[in-house]
Amino acid sequence: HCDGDFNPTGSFLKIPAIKFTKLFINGEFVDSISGKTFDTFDPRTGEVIAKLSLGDAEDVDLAVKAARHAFDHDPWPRMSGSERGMIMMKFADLIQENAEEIAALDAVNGGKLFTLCKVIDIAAASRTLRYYAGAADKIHGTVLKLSKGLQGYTLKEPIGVVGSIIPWNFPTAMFFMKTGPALATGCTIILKPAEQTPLSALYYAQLAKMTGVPDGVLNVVNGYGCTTGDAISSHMDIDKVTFTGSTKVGRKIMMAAAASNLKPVSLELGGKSPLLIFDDADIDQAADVAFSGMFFNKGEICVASSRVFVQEGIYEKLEKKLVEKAKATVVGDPFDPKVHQGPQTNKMQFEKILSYIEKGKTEGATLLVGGNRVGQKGYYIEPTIFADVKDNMTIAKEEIFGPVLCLMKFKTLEEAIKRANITTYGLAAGIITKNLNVANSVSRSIRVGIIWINCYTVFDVGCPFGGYKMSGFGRDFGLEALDQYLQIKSVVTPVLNSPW
Ligand code: TXE
Repeated sequence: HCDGDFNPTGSFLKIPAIKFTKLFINGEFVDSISGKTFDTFDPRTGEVIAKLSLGDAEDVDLAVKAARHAFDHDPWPRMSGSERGMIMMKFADLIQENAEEIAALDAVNGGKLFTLCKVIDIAAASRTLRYYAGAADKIHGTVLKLSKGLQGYTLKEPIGVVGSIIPWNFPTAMFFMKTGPALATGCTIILKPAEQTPLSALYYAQLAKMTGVPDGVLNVVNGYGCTTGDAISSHMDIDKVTFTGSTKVGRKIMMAAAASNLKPVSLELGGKSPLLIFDDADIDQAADVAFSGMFFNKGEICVASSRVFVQEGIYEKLEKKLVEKAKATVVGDPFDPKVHQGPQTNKMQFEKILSYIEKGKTEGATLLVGGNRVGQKGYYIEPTIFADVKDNMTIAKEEIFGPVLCLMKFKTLEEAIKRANITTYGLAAGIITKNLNVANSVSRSIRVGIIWINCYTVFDVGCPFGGYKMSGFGRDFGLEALDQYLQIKSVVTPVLNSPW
């Protein structure tokens, strides 16, 4: 599929063919109205790999017109759920058939491990589509029991034109996390990928067209956040915005939505997630869970177990294991199957992470391992572990979004719960213990949207996902996500001459 060299171990050494670079509006790849372009980069080298059409407010406008027309006049929202579901199933098949090529795009554009991207991100994308395809013909309202003389029922209707603004850490998973339920409910969509990782979204637009998703139903407009993104959140004819990204931008989106047409928004924002490891834990298992919980996807994951609280009885042993794991981690080219950790996605992120590491050192945390960039080219950073981290240190409070783990020691269950909750975020948490009662009572006490017991970063499309507190609101995944894209209409009628 790709024009890069293959080495004997099957990994790509060069950049895959980049077939789609324009905006995708009303079923066609088109240049932006301004004719402007922007560069997209390879984080392995920092070099430009392609120039893409740069969308702006006027392009968003065109896409909204197409999506509005498709919603108001075309069959998509009106066809039966099972017909929509069949198209989505085909879409899912096409994703699987092209998994190599798409994984190569996300690897070269986002620094993601090529093999893991294929078996995790791409596989999850098609599973997500299939899950919502199966739900498409099961969306229905309820019959209402009202006062005497009244008959009522609810209709669940698609909310309309949806704006989706997604980040760069999981370009594929995010695309389908938002698109799956929106398509199933019969909505039409304008999606803006992150400017750092625009490639796979365009590929998916092409697959949608090949599958039979009608023109105008799924539009992809690339561009910057403050222009294209803002044009989406403040558009008067978009009925809903769904966003995953930073808390700072989530707030801006909410304000733009309020200042325009009061469109509802759902926001999945950052996190500073605690993992609590109790004395009775199996040390090897705990070390595996804590390490992959933090360093999976080079720490660029909103649920990363960035605050690891360890009970004092096993603290020293666990610390040693984690340091050993960090030292054994191979950082390098994400196409090389021997590599465990690729480059950070972009320069800004790379610099931000290194500056947090400096802050950790100056604020008095103990740097156990890592702390440096790897090599002189590209955005590679060593897996980094700090010990003696205090709750009020910057590295314990702010989302670093990179391979930096903060280790903390605790004595009692009450102390662990209290400190786990000292954060403005509330996205995820983990507990490692053999004591069921501890696991259950901690689960009830931590204010987050998902808790993993004796595991971490376990996602399933069947499991609703979203935040408490400043990690946002609304739920992606699960049947609950469908509600984000539905309106409920009540229909009431008198029942004449009934004794009931
Ligand atoms: O995110 P932004 P950035 C966190 C993480 C990271 C930090 C900054 O801590 O270090 O955010 O990353 C679009 N109106 N997360 O700056 O800006 C933007 O174009 C509308 C957590 O890259 O939030 C992109 O498509 N849209 C996170 C998307 O928002 C705007 C994942 C996300 O980018 C906009 C990513 C605006 N004014 C970062 N400004 C998670 N929850 O998983 C930007 N955008």
